[in-house]
Amino acid sequence: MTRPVEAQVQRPVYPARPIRLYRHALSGHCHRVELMLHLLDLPYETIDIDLVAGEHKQPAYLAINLFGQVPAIDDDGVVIADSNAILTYLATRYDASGAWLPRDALTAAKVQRWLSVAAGDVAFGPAAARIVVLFNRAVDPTAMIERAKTLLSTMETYLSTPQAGAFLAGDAPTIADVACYAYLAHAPEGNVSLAPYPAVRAWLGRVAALPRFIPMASSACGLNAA
Ligand SMILES: N[C@@H](CCC(=O)N[C@@H](CS)C(=O)NCC(=O)O)C(=O)O
Repeated sequence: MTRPVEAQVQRPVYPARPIRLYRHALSGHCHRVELMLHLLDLPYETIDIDLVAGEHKQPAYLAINLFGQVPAIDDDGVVIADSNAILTYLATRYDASGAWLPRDALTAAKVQRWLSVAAGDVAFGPAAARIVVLFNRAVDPTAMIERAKTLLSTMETYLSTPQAGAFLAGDAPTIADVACYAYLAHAPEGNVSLAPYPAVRAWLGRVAALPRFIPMASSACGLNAA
């Protein structure tokens, strides 16, 4: 039996209650999720996990994320960990327009490619270099800084090509931009300058200009030290 036309229309869904976000305020991985919640105008509440005190390795948090990392979310009993997995979930479940995670094969592949960059070069380059400075870790950050510079240089070339759109996966913003934004915008805190990369800075500016954008808190360290 054919369903009535109204019943076939996909209606936007909305969380029954605020989504719980387990996070650390200085984590760019967590910022990805909080930014997405804001961009989609979804109700949420934050639960700060004390990474310095090791709260993320205690049984109570390991029951939420066996990997012992933030972020994780609890959406009315649906628990999801990993920032990029959460972005995929939020866009698929709550963005009825499909704009943040387009379904056409090519754009979906482009988005996935940048999610891989966010989980790879971004995490082990600028994010790792920043952690060394931020938490005063006794680790040589040289390789991390070099990886960040190589990534930024590649992105500069990509974003400067005439075929590149205003955003990473094309002309419109997607979860790819959300995933890559925070650690690149805050790279100077890990002693990685953005000065040589004008196209990257212009892209960061376009992301920061999106309606409902929220920044991650700045830290006065690295090149940003007072
Ligand atoms: N693949 C994870 C990585 C998350 C991650 O590295 N989180 C850091 C904070 S920025 C963390 O919880 N570190 C603690 C640890 O790994 O022990 C994601 O994308 O969510």
